Amino acid sequence: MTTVIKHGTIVTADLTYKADVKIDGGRIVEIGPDLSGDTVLDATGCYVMPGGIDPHVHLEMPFMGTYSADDFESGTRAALAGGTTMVVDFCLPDPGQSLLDALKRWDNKATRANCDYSFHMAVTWWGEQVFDEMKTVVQDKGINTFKHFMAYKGALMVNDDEMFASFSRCAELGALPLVHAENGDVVAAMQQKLMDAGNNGPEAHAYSRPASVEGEATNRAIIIADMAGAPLYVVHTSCEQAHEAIRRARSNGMRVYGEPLIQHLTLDESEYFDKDWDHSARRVMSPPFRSKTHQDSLWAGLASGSLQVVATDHCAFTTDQKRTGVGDFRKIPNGTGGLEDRMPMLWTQGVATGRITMNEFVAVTSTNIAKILNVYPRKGAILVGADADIVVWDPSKEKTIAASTQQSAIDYNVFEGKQVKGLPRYTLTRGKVAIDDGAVKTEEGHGQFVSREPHPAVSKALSTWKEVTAPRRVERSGIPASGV
Ligand code: DUC
Ligand code: ZN
Ligand code: ZN
Ligand code: ZN
Repeated sequence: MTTVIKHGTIVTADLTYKADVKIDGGRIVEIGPDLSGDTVLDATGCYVMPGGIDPHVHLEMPFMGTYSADDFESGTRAALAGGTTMVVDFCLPDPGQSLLDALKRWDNKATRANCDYSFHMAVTWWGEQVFDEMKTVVQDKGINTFKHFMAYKGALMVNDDEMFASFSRCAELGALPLVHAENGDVVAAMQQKLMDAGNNGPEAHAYSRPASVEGEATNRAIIIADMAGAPLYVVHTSCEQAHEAIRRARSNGMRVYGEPLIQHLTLDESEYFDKDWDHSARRVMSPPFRSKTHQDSLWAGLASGSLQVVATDHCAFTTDQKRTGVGDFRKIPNGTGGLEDRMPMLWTQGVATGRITMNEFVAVTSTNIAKILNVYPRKGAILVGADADIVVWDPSKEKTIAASTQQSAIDYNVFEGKQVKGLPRYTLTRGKVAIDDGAVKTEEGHGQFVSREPHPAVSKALSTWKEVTAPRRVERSGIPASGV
């Protein structure tokens, strides 16, 4: 049984052209004019793009005394409704727990996925067992990324010596380290100070995590990665200080990547102030929403290429779950949703406003991360042989975002009331039509694990590179300068 997407305009990260796309056995088998097949999907007036990849989601994750409310079923259904066809979730071993035991739990949860998925492995503690198991994770389990939390002191946080050891191990294995970059020691101290002064409401969450704590940690992680000879991926880059550190590292020749979230691009810190408790608490996430100046920096990074990926950090909690933190903002489960809204919001506020082009939209929602994760061109491409993970995007289709019509399991939406123009007409996951002009036709368990090979290239430590290749500074006279 073949399917043909007809009369559309193909938009990839670097090309825009008119052609039909033929699909067989879950893959793209032909691209060209006037194709025919058993089933025809009409893409008149639409853009045919690689399905979105969200590299940062937390589905049914044990966190802060509870579990995030969207599981692999509702989470991937929300993803598909918004044009996203692959998600990458974080496998989180408890401190002291075997990475491989944790992975079994994640494998089990993910059997319900409606679209393809992969995992990042978190390094939440350090020891010989972790060192050994990292090799199995990369070589036998198809995971080439390791996440490190520089915040959540006393729970998930790792210290600099542990990061250096783990980054070095990543470099040996051809794996990419990821960081949640916030200075956890400073955050904990500021939280205590705010509580002692009687500031226990959700706005204090934002006060306790200013941009400086993110800028400092981003810089530190970059320098540690440099010394370890590893590339680095900075998740949820939300401020100019962090962006500036990433720009500088890249211009110095390091492979450092930055990932703004759709929430940070489109929602600002005013969401926390002069609002009722529930409104603010529902928007408590780390890092918190920032000022418009930081938002402008993130948009500029997407346009110039110094930031490469737009994700969600989808980690949804119900209002009841958020209310555990009444009287102590430190207990409000951190996280917001966004899986269904990432692509429509980015299109509406990015492409339709002229801040990014259609091709840049494809790059930052799909192709760039497919390359970084080493799954391109199986994912992130409209090419013969690629998986038929495709979104047929209708730029004239409109809606008002509302919790009452969303796929996510929670009772609110942080984008409630936002008007979007640009939505999927069809979303296909490996050739299967999961979203059909608004109708949800997902199939629980259709999603498959996407195995990712080690990276062929790792960063050469800049510090080492300088020592090895920098010529000794010699004065014109031929006498070596002092202090070289
Ligand atoms: N930040 C959040 O807001 N939620 C999940 C984890 C994180 O780092
Ligand atoms: Zn994080
Ligand atoms: Zn996260
Ligand atoms: Zn199926």
